[in-house]
Amino acid sequence: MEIRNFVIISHIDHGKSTLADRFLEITGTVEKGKMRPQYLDGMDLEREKGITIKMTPVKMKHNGIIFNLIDTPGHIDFNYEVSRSLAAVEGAVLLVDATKGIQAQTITNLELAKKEGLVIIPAVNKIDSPQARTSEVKKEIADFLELEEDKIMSISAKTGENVDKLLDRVVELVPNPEQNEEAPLRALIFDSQYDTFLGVIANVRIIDGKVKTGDKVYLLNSKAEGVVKEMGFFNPERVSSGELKSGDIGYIATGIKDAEKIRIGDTVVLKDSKEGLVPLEGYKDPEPKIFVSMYPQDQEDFETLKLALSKLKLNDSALFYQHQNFQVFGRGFLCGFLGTLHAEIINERLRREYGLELVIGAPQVCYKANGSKGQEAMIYNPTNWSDSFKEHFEPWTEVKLIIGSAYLGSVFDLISKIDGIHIDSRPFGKDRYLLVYELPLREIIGTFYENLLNITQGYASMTYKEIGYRKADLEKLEILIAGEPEEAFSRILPKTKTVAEARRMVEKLKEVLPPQMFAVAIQGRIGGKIIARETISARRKDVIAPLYGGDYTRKRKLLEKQKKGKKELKQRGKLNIPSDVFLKVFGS
Ligand SMILES: Nc1nc2c(ncn2[C@@H]2O[C@H](COP(=O)(O)OP(=O)(O)OP(=O)(O)O)[C@@H](O)[C@H]2O)c(=O)[nH]1
Ligand SMILES: [Mg+2]
Repeated sequence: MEIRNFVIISHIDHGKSTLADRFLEITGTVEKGKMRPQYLDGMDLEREKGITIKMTPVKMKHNGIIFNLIDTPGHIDFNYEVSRSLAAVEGAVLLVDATKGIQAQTITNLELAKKEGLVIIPAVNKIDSPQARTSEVKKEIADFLELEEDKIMSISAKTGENVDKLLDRVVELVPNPEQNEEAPLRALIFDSQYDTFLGVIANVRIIDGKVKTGDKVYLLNSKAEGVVKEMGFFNPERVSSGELKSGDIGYIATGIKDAEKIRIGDTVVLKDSKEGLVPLEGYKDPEPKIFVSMYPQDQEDFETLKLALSKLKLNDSALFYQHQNFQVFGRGFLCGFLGTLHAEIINERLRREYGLELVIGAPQVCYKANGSKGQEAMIYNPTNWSDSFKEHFEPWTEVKLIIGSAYLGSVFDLISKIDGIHIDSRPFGKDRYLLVYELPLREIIGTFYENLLNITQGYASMTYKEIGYRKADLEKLEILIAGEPEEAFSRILPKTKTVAEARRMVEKLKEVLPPQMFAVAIQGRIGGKIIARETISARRKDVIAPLYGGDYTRKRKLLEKQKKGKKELKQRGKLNIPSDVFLKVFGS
């Protein structure tokens, strides 16, 4: 049977998952009654936030052809998902929103797909919208891709207009993959997941040969061995089948117990025919861009946190974690993420799926410094800081911005405030500009994007890549709560920023900390000197308010409990800080 393996890529929100819905309908993959918008966004968090976080593969059949589609996320923090999915397919549908035009992630994802040598099928989406500028956007794409406008399809993923024709185009242009079933098995692991019954599952693209239940398998890089317990396809739920063969996309329950042994990008082969086989080209390990310390509020949860992180990592290979012990918090982890949204999602998953309440340090880039003896020190978080460091360095990025030309002036202003270096600016399309700057990574993970959206009324998009370390002049800001340094709030910052940031943080903390039962001072300190202060005044919590009409003994009990709690907290001189406070303080 002929096969077409393809992905849908685009900037965030341009309609990939909605287009996937129409494909699922046309091919009858999901029953009518079960259909719901963005069907492939199966995770609760995806549905709540209305964004795709994980790539999702699905197998469809139509007119005698098998389609393996992978829906990808558009947000830059999840870009690693896109790059992995590309290696499993031969074609990419590139969507551009007719109301927005080409955006920064359109360019990044297109470059990735081109590098992978995929057939690219461009389509303008949302042509049903009253704000659609279909012909203008078509022209933009044609210029960018250097092709004729009539090669660009116009569709509506919402109404389904022309979606069947797009599928025809996939059949016509994406090649049927080479199906060499007789060769020894080689399968590329592009994702993995954990299942309570099946254990560690590898999502694979079978390049050569075939595999069936009971086969002894071997991973060429990690050298792990296992016996295939089950295998099958994505529908999009897993459906077991007896065999997978060259050209297919599916899953293999490898029977390998140790989660660490299943690495994304590894090659699965049959144990008996592994001699002489060369591993498939894997993936470059993603480099975490921001680092955050995570500690269980209750130290007894440490083992749960450890297990939870190892399981999440199976499904999110960009997650990095390393065990760390700190005097202040006890046992926890230094975690690395691809951006603040990524950090937020993992924190949220740990809370929901594993019931973990965490203390979370400030998201920080990895600074470097030369110690007193000239040795290089990596500063992943403020506890790595020493006043004896001689020289400091920080990571820089190349940033691409797409903005409406009306906002050029305000964007120049914004960037001059954060020491950006102008590299290039180019008009394109109608009244739009592509700007290229060099900026410190710390600005990108901070409030830069939010500020950019504010001054452009949302008419801006951004993408970036790291370009190496440059000299910096840094110091450590500490935050004291009730006179005690709360290390989770400490930050390393350029000297020019510390005073303003200290003020911002104490004000924000005053705003977001829940009312306390006694007056609490919040202070910012640099090198032993207090430079900012706020006070939260005491507020008695009205514990009996919800109990009007309740019986007297219960009221008494609550009041007693409140008295006791007050005493205990005062003795510890500590506040109970809900974990979302940490993200609120560092967010904006
Ligand atoms: N009017 C109109 N709205 C659309 C169309 N396609 C998608 N949308 C809307 O655009 C929004 C984003 O759609 P999604 O399908 O979630 O976009 P996405 O590209 O999958 O988003 P990410 O996966 O987060 O990058 C939703 O509100 C959709 O209803 C379309 O053809 N017309
Ligand atoms: Mg989506």
